[in-house]
Amino acid sequence: MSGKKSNLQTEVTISKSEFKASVVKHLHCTLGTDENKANNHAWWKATCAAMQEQVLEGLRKTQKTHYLNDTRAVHYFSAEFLMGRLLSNNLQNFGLFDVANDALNELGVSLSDVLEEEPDMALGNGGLGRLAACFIDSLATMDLPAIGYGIHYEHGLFRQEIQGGAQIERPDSWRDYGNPWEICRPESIQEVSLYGYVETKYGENGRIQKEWHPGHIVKGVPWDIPVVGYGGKNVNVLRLWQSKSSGYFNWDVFNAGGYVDAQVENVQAETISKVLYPNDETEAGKELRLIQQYFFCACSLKDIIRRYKRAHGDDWSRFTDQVVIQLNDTHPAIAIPELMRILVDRAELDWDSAWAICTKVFAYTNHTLLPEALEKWPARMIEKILPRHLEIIYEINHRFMKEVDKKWPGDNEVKAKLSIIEEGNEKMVRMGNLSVIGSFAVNGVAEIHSKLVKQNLFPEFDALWPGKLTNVTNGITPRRWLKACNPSLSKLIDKKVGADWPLDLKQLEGLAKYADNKTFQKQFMQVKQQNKEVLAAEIKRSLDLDVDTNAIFDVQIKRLHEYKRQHLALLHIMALYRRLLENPDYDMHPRVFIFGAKAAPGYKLAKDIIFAINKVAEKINNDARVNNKLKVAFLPNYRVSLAEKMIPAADVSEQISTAGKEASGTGNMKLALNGAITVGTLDGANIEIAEEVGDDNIFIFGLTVDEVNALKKSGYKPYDYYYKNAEIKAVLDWMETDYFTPGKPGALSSIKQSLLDHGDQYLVLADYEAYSEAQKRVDEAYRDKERWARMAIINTAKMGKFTSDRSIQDYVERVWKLKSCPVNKA
Ligand code: GL9
Repeated sequence: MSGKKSNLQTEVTISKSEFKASVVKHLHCTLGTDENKANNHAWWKATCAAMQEQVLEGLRKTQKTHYLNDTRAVHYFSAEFLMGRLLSNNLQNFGLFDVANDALNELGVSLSDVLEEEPDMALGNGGLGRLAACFIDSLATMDLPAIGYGIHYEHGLFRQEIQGGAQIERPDSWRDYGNPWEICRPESIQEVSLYGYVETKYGENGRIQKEWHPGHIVKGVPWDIPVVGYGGKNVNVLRLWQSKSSGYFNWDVFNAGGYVDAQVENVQAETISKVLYPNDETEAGKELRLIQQYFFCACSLKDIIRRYKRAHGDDWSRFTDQVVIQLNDTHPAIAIPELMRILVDRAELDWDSAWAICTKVFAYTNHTLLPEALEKWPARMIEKILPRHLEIIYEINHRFMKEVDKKWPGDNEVKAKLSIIEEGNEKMVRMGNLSVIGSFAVNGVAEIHSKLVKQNLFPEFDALWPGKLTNVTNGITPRRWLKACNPSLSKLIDKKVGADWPLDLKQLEGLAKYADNKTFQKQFMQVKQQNKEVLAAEIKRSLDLDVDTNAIFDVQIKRLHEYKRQHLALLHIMALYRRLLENPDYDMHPRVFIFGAKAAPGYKLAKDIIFAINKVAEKINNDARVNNKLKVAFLPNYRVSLAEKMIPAADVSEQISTAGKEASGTGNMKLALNGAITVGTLDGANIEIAEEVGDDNIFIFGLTVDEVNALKKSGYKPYDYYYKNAEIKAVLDWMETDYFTPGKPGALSSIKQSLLDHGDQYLVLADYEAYSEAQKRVDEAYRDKERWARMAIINTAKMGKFTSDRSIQDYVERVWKLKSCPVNKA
């Protein structure tokens, strides 16, 4: 069969010999070394530099086009962008992967080794940050005028080491030896004020004017990371702000006393962008975190306004035609009062005009319902750092409360609920409420999540402003998550449906008609087998563990969190172990359970679960009685580049959160796209995946959202399950012995305690039996090779909906009202 050519027209046509010459030139002239001396790191940098020549030319043309067309643009504000590596992605998107591969080959260098030299850009924690990265990939690919704004953290998410089974955090230094992609833009440095006090003045015609006398001013230095769209024609920018000392210190304020306390003096400007907070779905409540948020929002708004003014001067009337800002969670919500401050205090617009602008500019995405993730700041803290912003927040709230009173006259309960201010021992500012009130659109990230946002989180807001709350189901970029990470499968797909699927993922649907074709099944599963061998080699390298590639590769990769229930998987693994010990002939297909997960450094139980997985793994992997059937591999330092190796090799995808807790999930989409079958609860996007693939091609189990609520309401008693189910009891009791932790009985008992004495908040025991039964169905299905191949093919074929291009198209139509602006030739 002949491979079909893609319709993709790439902008850049550069020959192998030209690429080779460019790499060598950079080796000599940029790196000051030569072919004989260069190590892989130098080759990597030279290859990036060769690529960057193309990238920057694309960037220049794109920016010129946007400038000449004076386009409306979306500004994606996010405290996190989990970009991963860029070289392979940029090569793919330019259509130069094979050219580079051949060029380096001729130079005696292996491209895949060179790619491994690149440190991940891990400026994010997990799903939320990776979603931002997928979204800017889609925006660039779809020729949409867009810019990502975030923080140039010196240290991204910590590097995880496992010592004696336990997680150890090490600093991540992604740019220690220089990052070849980023461009510093000193011409666009911004200054940001902090601390100080507000002076009330009476201007002409008795108008009250407020003037903020800051105590500190810091500089924001922008670093631009080019974002290459697929095809290489459109190149957008991710602009990340680094904090620097401005050398400014306000002696007036200091001498006036009381305003600048000792701690303020100690806040070194450079610490603001020093490190990413490693908390996943928990609000940190730390002053530095609020400063980080304000810092990048203030820099970004100034940058946007500078660009707007260049085209429109002081005429604000077109601002809302040109600018839309998407708030990625509440982390950038402080941008709302900041824009009000600029409009009212600086541009001297009246409040109503300013508010009308504000509420046409911002849109807000909610990413979680977990109460511990909903950001609240002590009013006192805001007052200290941003005194004028607190006043503005109070004013926004005051006017909003009047609106609430019109709708629900005299209803103080509703008022207390909807108020931006939470009264109590300590007055708190609720950033979620501020975001909803200051935005024109609010969305959840999967159907069920958006429904719960309306029903449970913000029902009164939904009643007050019907239609404002909506859904945009998440998506993932198929360029990185299939084309680049799984080249063998991509080539096989090209042969069947043509090579345009990376731009139009619905075309994968064309694979469905081959789902029963024996030859195609074989080819599809052969690719899976090869990918499993590659991962097996990685497991060997990383853990010195041999795994059988005929075993089921059962993969659970995500942040470690109780609601994601890695410990449910662990209980089941222990149960399988026990069944095998009790009955050596216990009938099961060999299985390798593969984990990747980082725990927030302060999250004790999450770290205990990592420890437990590793201790159980150690025992099982060294137990010759069972280890031909059962192995457990916890791969350290889970990150984007490791995900790219694990996902193509997965047979089974574990998506087992307590129903109602996982807003969407995106790993579920990546795994299914690569032909893994989901074992999952009816939660987040699993529900929509099930709708797409059909009930026969997914293993759904467990309590639904309604059943979870009913069970909790009726008084959930985890001990009932412990006494009723002998396997649960045996496994939990096992944790208290020293079987897995020789000489240290009870080293795993915190997990048992959380499940029994602390009430099992996430209903692990309630779902155990259903999970264990679902795993039996998996085992049975896998043994039927044809059935499994069929299921895997259908999963890949039906993932069209989950391209981030579709998510972005939804945002464009429903929220941003943006037009694409293809880059002019020339
Ligand atoms: C999250 C949700 O928990 C996920 O279900 C969702 O897929 C992503 C993207 O919308 O957002 N919200 C959240 O705070 N995180 C998510 O992954 N956490 C991190 O990013 C660490």
